Amino acid sequence: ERTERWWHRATGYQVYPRSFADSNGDGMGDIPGVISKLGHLSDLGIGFIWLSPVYASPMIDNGYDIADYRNIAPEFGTLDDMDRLIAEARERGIGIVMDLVVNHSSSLHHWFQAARAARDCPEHDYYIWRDPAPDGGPPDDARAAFGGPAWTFVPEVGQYYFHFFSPAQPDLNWQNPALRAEIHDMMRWWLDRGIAGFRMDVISLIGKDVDGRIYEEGPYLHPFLQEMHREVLAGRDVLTIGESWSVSTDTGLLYCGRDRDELDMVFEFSHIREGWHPELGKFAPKPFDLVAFKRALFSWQDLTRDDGWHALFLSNHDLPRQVSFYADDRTHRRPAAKTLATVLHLLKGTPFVYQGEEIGMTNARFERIDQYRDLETLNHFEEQIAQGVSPDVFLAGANRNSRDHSRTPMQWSAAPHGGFTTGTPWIEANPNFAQVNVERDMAHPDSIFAHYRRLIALRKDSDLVTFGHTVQRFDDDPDILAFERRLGEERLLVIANFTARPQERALPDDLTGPASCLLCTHAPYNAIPPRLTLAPYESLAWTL
Ligand code: TEU
Ligand code: CA
Repeated sequence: ERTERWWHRATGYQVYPRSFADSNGDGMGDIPGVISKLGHLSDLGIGFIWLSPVYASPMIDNGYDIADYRNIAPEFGTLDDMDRLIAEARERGIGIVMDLVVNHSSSLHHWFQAARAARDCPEHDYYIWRDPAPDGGPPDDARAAFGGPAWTFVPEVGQYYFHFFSPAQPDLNWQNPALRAEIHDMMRWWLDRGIAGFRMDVISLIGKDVDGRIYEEGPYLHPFLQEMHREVLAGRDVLTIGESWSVSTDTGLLYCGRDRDELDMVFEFSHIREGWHPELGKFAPKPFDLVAFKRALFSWQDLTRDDGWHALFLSNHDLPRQVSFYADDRTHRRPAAKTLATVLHLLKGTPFVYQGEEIGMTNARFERIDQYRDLETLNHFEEQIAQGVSPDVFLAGANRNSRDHSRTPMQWSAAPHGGFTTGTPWIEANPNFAQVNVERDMAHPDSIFAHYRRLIALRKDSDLVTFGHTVQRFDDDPDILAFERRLGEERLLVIANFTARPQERALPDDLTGPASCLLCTHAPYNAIPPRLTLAPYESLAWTL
């Protein structure tokens, strides 16, 4: 049987520190800024924060390039600030889950500095080096995720190093046991400071076999995760979430199955990738296809019905704003934002809220490429323009799906830059901050924040919401998303209109009759009618 863990009933909240709250007017969010907003987070009722990287870093990839795993970037604060954040969050019952970025380090990490200077030092083998091909070129033609080749030559050692991401992010060589021991030691060091767990960046890459050109979910992945569990995690009541762009329902339980002793849950992206063009990728997003989206979402509900656990999310710092991507960020913004929340938070798993989602923040509409900051967006722009894509076409895609939409400053108030900073923000605030901000939403009778607060509270109190199993309804309906949760005799029904048009449906007998309305975006009903008409983006949740 299942042992209940604290994170089964908790909701996570992702803070992207650079864009959350700036305490000193330098235009960059920081740890004291996060501390100053703990009241907002405890009001919302969350159980833990996933804090994107705050470690020392040259910030080529906004901190996903770590130069010192045991120190804080000066722009974010100090180790003392970090300890204070851990302590003050704990007083409010909020854990801090740190980002663990150990597939690669920064090229400025002292390991890499030593590694690139000489072959005969222990650090050299902490990275992945190969000799040039006979013609002097790279060992193979692998491409890096942010553009360009995945191999970069270092004349001092006469070899190429492998980087799945940018050249500033050399991949660590997990096959070296001393490197693994360093990582384990560093993880224990953080856990001993009182953090509540780790979100593990691109964790399925660590088992790679570059010679076999197997990068994701390579042959060494699960042995390394089991070793990490033994060395670091066993016996500690902490939460681990692995990020994986390759995990499928075929491999999911290898990470989080009950008897695996690896991770607690994974962030998987099948429902997200559904919206990307199969060849042209994320900068040519497809129109939203609800049936495909539901198939992806519910396949993971089925997978984790009796074993494992799931991490539920629609947004993060790599993704666009959910209300803009999946629904409507204009006329129907409020009900649409609430409906997305209702659907996600009433599924089985641990839900994550990305900063600003709780007030329905939207994609910015950038007109020019120089308004973007993200290296992925900028590099792909260069590459695609060189291949003949027109700038307008690229920008239209980027306006829908660039990572920078989630990275514009958090909108706290109608003050300049949404109250994020008294200085000049590192990236422009979305100009709609006077309408969309925390102060204004909380004062609104139809507050999105209040809707999130109810959902988060419900999960803490209700066994049905936490542990009930999920049964999809209206599976093939292109406009409606519906599901039940069942636990013993108890049942919950969620039904949601994913379109900007009214939708009328006849409901099957087993769903109609007296019911109590748990949550709704429009008017409550105290019975489920045999014919139901849903307004644009209306959703309802009943207990039967
Ligand atoms: O992202 C993993 C990843 O594969 C990304 O390249 C993803 O495909 C892309 O962001 C989608 O637009 C993680 C982090 O979340 C991301 O912020 C980092 O840039 C990346 O790893 C490298 O650490
Ligand atoms: Ca600052």
